[in-house]
Amino acid sequence: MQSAISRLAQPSSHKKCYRAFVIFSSCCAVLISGCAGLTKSRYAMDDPVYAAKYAEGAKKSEPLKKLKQAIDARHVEGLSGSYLAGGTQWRDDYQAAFGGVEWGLESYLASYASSRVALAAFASHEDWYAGVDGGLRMQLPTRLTPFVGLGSFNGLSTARVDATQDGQDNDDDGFADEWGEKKTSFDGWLSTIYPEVGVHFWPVGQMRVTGYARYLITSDGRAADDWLAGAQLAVFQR
Ligand SMILES: [Ca+2]
Ligand SMILES: [Ca+2]
Repeated sequence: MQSAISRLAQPSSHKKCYRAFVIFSSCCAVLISGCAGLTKSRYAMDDPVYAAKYAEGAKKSEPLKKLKQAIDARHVEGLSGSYLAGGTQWRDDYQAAFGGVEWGLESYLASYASSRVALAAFASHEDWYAGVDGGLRMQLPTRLTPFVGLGSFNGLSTARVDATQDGQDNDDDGFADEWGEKKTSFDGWLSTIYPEVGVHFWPVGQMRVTGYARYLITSDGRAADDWLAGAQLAVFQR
């Protein structure tokens, strides 16, 4: 009986195996084709300036020329486009993690310099800030490049302030004005200025992925200075 049942079950388990194999091989095919795209030496043919420059690709017998077309990103001069970034920030002052997004525009003034302006909003579980962010970045005109930048944020914010003397249990823990009790207070204007370091990579000619870290120096005093780490995807056009 058992073997009859297992025989009956066999076709369905074969089907499952087959389905799993199809899904696995499809994933492999997507990964392999993606990697092949990333290793194309003429990676930026979607951009007309790059495409014109390298219309005739280097021959296999010219490895240095091949290398040059594989890393050259001088075509980015004149590109501008929109971007979406997400980041996380740690506020040591009261041990809180912030998460947030930035949506903006970035333009290449030269192949080695870009400027950007964005709307940004960040929040922790009991605190937030939102406003306008902007900055300048300097990079190498190569497909993969480190960069340095300087930026500034200006907007509205709340802050966590001392609440040990207002006679209220601000954090609902059953004790009023206990040691270290804080409350969220709207504190109006927040300005930060920050140095920034990161890495840009161009998978194709008009799309860029970026990872960055910023040290935010705030108008709320040195205790409110924070590290912020983020990732950005930007799509450009001429
Ligand atoms: Ca309390
Ligand atoms: Ca209190």
